[in-house]
Amino acid sequence: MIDFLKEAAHVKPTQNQLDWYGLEFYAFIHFGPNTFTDREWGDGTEDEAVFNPQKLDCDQWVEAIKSAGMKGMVLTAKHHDGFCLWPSAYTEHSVKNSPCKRDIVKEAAEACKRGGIRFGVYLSPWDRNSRYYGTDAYNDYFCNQLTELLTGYGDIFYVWFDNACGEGKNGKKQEYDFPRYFELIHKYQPRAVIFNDFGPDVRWCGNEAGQARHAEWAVVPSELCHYAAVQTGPGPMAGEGDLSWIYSTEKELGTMPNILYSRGLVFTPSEIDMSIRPGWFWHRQEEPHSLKRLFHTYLTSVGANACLNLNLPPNRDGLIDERDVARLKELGALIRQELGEAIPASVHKQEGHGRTQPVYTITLDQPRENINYVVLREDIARGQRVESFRILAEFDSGNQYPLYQGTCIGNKKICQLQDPFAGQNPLTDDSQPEIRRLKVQITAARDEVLMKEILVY
Ligand code: FUL
Repeated sequence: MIDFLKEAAHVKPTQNQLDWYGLEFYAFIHFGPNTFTDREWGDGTEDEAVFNPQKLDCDQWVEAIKSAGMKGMVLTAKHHDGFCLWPSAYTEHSVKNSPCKRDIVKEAAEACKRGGIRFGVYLSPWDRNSRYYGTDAYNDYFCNQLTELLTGYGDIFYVWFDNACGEGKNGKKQEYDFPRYFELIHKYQPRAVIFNDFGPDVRWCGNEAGQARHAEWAVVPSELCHYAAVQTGPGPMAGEGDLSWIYSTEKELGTMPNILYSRGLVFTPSEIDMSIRPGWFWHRQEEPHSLKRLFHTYLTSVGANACLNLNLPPNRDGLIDERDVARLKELGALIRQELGEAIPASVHKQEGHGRTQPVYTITLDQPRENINYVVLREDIARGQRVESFRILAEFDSGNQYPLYQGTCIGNKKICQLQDPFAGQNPLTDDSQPEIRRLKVQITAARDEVLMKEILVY
């Protein structure tokens, strides 16, 4: 059992996954005929003539993205309706037969480059327009389109495969040849990470509402992400159990009771994907979510060992709606206000011995009445190890006070101690003693704890 936990602690990310973690927060862009027909899922029979953005400006998208502190864009090059935002040589159902006639993938890629952010593509395997869908020829068709995207638009940081698999034009279902798609990406864009419900590089968090798990492990049973590389042998209970039921929507994925039954472990962290509005595509009557909700999602995704992919739907002009632009600016400003500049402090590690775990003491340069956040980061390149921790405040008198209890840490854990939307904390008055030190006590870990950074805000 102990050996297996040690093995689990040494399951490691690839360099591509580490680079992806570094981006933290990036934007989805859902744009296509649905924008003009007021639908979420087009059926592929839409006339190309409906796609007619008159003021399309991808630099405006990039500006809005950057104002919230996002570092990349993932464009729906083709959604389920099969309409291509680039003039693909393999179909007539694309921008080339619309009044717009512009290569939107190219314009978006170039705007990202100008703006200094990364560019990625969403390509829907489910294609309700293609006459090949449901036949072997469809995988060739899909690979041809993927190749166009991988070879014609510069560096791609991310390829996002939607796992939805419905019926196509001819009422047939398609068997997707994912291993073949992955091979193309490895060949033409070896630095790109691949998103798919079942791995290999990044997995789905299990909902589209921005709700992260409390413990979001990057090391999960291979039954869940069977396209990722298995890095351990089977768990000690594997013979007795069967985890084939496990899906991204399960509450517990990487926790001990599950991994002990697994047939081996993979490193596949989770992405939280949600839209800034209720729909993925733009609908006039919809409003952006509140600043409070978006900030909360940021804390529980970027700040819970995942990345956040926040969708911004351009409107019929081809611009990000002014209401969303304003919300993004507010969000960027709030993130900078709350987590922009760390409080000067020094960290000292007291090693654990035998069965005890290490304690990190953070001594503030100046005592303070309030601490709003503690940000913890494991050296994730060497594996994910911490299972639980707690944070205590220590006053000048030496008295201690519990502040926070947490489970896993991973790449980044933002522990929120004060809510900026809650108003004045009743405890904050002149009689409040000042905090001199914080203690981060690791209470359980799978192997030696390797923290990379502890910051206080
Ligand atoms: C889902 C799709 O069906 C939605 O339309 C959207 O693209 C979302 C990101 O993924 O599977």
